[in-house]
Amino acid sequence: MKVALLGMLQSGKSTIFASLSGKAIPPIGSTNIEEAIVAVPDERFDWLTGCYKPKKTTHATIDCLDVPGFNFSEEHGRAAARRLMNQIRTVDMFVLVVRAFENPAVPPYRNIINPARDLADLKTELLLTDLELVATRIERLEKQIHKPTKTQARDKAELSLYKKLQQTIESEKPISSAILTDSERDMIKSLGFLTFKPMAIAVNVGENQLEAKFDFSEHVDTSVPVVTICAKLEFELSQLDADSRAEFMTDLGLTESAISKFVGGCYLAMDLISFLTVASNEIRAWPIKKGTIAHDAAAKVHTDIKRGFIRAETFSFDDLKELGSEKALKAAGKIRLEGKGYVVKDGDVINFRFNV
Ligand SMILES: Nc1nc2c(ncn2[C@@H]2O[C@H](COP(=O)(O)OP(=O)(O)O)[C@@H](O)[C@H]2O)c(=O)[nH]1
Ligand SMILES: [Mg+2]
Repeated sequence: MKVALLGMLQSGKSTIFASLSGKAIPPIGSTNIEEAIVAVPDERFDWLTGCYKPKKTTHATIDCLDVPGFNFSEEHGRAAARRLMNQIRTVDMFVLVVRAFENPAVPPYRNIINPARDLADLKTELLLTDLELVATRIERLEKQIHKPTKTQARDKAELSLYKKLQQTIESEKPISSAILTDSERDMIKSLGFLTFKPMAIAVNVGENQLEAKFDFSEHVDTSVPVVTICAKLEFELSQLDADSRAEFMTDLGLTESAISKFVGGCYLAMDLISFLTVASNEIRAWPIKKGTIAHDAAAKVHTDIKRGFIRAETFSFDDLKELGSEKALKAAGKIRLEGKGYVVKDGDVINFRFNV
């Protein structure tokens, strides 16, 4: 999964990126998109490692992009932002970073710290970028449909879809709200519309705002996950060894790391859960969309396993933790043999039986 961090200049994207990735903070004013692979923390791993003593553990990962900050207050900045937005059409989702922290050394965007306004501005710009693309498609298709080509029927259907999308954007709604069927989805998916992508919001708060709550329901759907992160603090924490970090977090009253909040927001936005495979050689987490059936989950591990699928031997991590061992699970009848159509749950530990 590829995630891009988007936000106004100096909202703290690079500081968040560095605390997630363990890399140095990309310099202020950099015009490059930086990339890092972030391991998805999984608290189940510690316990499973103790239980199975595997040779290796493989975390799920998120490919994270730090995109230079936007400045829509002047022409040059708008052009730069538009170029960047067109470069990130292939990512799976966005995390919009908005600034709430006070810092006299860092001038606020448009002179006032206002996370809701920044979010509204970002949303508008994403919509405008999509509108340009929609308008270009409409212009092309309007010429095209008069030609008696093989694709004429399809072109007409596309044109009417793009006209609907144009209206959607003009009423300030994201494209995702207007795509209702699989065939509509298929028609537009290769274009990478920005407002068709899932998103989460990360509010970058100051050290004195760790408990603050934010309501963005005026600007985005209430299903959009919102996490609060103090980027500066998290970066300092990321520089410590695990023991000192735990100690400092307790002192500060922080119960969850920035990575875990960030990943939680991304998984929620993307509708992802994970199942686990355990063996003496490897423990591994596999992200899948909620609702995935066992037959498709098998293909994540290997296409051969899907092809030769017999049964998914399944138990839940919570049951294992409660009862202590697979042997105890077996005695309690907690190991199930599930068929292809079984809907996999978060925390299922699966051993696929297959035959090729
Ligand atoms: N006080 C405070 N300063 C921050 C925080 N996050 C970022 N900054 C400062 O804000 C400036 C911009 O941060 P940066 O991560 O480069 O922002 P970007 O432009 O969005 O990548 C830097 O000087 C940071 O040290 C924060 O949570 N608290
Ligand atoms: Mg930056």
